[in-house]
Amino acid sequence: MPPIDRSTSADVAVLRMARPPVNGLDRALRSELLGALHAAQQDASVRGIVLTGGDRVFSAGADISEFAGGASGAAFAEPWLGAVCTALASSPKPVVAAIEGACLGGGLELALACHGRIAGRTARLALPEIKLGLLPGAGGTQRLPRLIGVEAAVSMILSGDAIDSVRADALGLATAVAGSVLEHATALARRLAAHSGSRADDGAVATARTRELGAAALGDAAARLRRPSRAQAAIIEAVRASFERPLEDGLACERRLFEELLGTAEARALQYAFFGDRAAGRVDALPRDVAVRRVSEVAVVGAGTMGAGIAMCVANAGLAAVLIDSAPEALDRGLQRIEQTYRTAVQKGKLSSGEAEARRAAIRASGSLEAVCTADLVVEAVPEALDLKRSVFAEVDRHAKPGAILASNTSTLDVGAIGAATSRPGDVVGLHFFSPAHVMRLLEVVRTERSSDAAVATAMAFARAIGKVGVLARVCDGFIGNRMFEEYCRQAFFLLDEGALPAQVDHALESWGMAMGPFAVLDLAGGDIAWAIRQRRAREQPDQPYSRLPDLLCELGRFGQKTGAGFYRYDGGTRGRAVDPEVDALVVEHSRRIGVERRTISDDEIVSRCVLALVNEGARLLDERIAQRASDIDVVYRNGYGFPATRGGPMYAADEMGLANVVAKIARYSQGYRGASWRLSTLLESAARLGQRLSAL
Ligand code: T1G
Repeated sequence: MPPIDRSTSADVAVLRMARPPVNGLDRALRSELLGALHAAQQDASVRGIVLTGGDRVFSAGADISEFAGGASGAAFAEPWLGAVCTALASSPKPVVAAIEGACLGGGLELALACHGRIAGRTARLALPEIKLGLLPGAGGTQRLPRLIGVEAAVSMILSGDAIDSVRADALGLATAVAGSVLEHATALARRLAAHSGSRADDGAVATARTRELGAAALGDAAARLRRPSRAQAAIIEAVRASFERPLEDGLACERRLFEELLGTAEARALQYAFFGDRAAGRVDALPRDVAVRRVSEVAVVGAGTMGAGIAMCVANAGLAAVLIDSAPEALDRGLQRIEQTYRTAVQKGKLSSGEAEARRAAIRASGSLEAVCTADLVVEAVPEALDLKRSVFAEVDRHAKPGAILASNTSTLDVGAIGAATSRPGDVVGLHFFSPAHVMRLLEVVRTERSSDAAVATAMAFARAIGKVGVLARVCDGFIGNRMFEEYCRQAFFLLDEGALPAQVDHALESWGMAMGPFAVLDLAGGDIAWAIRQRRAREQPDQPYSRLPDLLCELGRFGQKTGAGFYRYDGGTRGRAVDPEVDALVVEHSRRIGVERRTISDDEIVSRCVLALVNEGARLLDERIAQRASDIDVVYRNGYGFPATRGGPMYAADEMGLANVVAKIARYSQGYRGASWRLSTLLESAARLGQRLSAL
């Protein structure tokens, strides 16, 4: 099918973008669109033109893969998108956009350059360029403020979030219709043609009042940006030009800023992240015709925090859930937790009361494991003890229907050993949710040596169905995320032994971009959980050096937020953390007791030691084929551990640091305090030697 499907409705030409999968505005589509527009303009029988796309996607905007070449790349190959928009806006015959589905970025900029916009019930309109470290580069920062006002426009561009047709209508961005967008758009094109001479781009210069309102709105928007990123600052500058300068000048300013941003490290990292999040859903080893089983009912065994969260994930996706717990009080607590979460969501305006009620109604409860008998998928979320999980799986196996997938939410245990307790190990996988399960996007899908292709494919499809980023991992202790996090924390504790304090370590890493420092994370997760894992590890790996410091805190009952004190002290209300002099004194005393002379440690060393611990362990995981690809590891860290997306992920960040530098630093650290903990990855070493990019492996 040609990229532009042209048809006519009497005296109106309909140009339908038809470039799978998302009408990405690559050079071919831009060229075809411009050609079709010119042909319609030359056609004397045509009085008006309608531009439309598919039912699910109008257009996903510029083809992000064209950005790799920067300002001299395919993104600016003629006709570049800005030129196509200008051709639409200056068309002597009116052009009306008929929008259903996603209308994003350059796709919305095409629509903005039209003389009118009709948006249907499924339309979602956004300028999400900020999420790629960019700004709208084909007229969005100039035409949107002229259409809906500076305040609404700058808010929409800075957030990058989508609005529906009702909101678009209220803003004056489009006309919302319930019926056929094509019919309404065709009628509008005819009406506009009857009033020939109307132009989309009124080159009029803004009035003094408009300039005054615009400046005030921009000032407010800028004041809300604590430390503006380059893209945010560029958006403020470009939108300011929309009311301070003529359109042509504003468009030129926008293009200059767009070209500058294309070349930034942040934009490149965010584009890497965009494609990485999508590549993670692909399982290379699966045959293309693998049978994905239907999942419409999910049984969740264990009504604790995780179980209740998982049940909400299921209900939020419109599937049926049954929450099972043999302890009535535990089941009640789980149901109350769900009730409270939905009530809070309604109070905050995130859900309507009707939506909350429908989701609550999708979750039924039971005290008996026999209730798994109708489920297509069973997710076990009982306490982290192998014997308990094995006995639960054996019981589930007796009641679950043939073909049901049996999944464990374990965060570290051997899913193969759990599956061996059943008669159907081929149907057993791990589904490692991250707390809070109904919020965190990451889901580690764990394949055992005996998991069938169908079970893996069904689990990955389920991850997509509930809106998670599913990443495949093979079995090892901690899978991908927690195994790397273990090495990250090991270095963080050693840094305390050697001279740092918890607040310095956390501040250094948070300043570098981590959402939370390691000690704040451990306090949030609960020190008792990590303590139990350390005790198991000490039995299983007695030769692996680690600091006793966290054990000392746990022996004092300081488990973190749940006990009001951990590495920090917490007051009940705000959950804000406060430095606790008792802990700092304990750290200093511990160094004395182990005979380590404390030294001043720089923030740079803190960041380097902790981040390179992630890099090294990630490379070891890759070498052991626990992770399919390096970009999957970065997907795990961006979506589950607060790693800054503007740095891509540990693997990508190592490339940006230079692998030779990374290897040299690790070699130096391995000669330092408790250096035996650094087992340099041979894959990392060879990639450095061969000049490869780690994130491309
Ligand atoms: N460019 C290139 N490829 C894209 C793409 C894009 N804009 N959008 C999607 N894809 C690919 C994606 O990689 C995947 O490929 C396939 O399409 C399906 O995507 C000048 C500068 C539209 C809501 O940020 O939000 O315009 O893995 O799995 O879940 O001002 O894709 O199959 O090989 O996400 O149905 C701004 C990004 C661009 C929108 C569909 N636009 N896309 O979601 O499918 S910058 C965006 C999306 C710009 C101008 C600026 C979503 C979607 P593969 P998918 P989906």
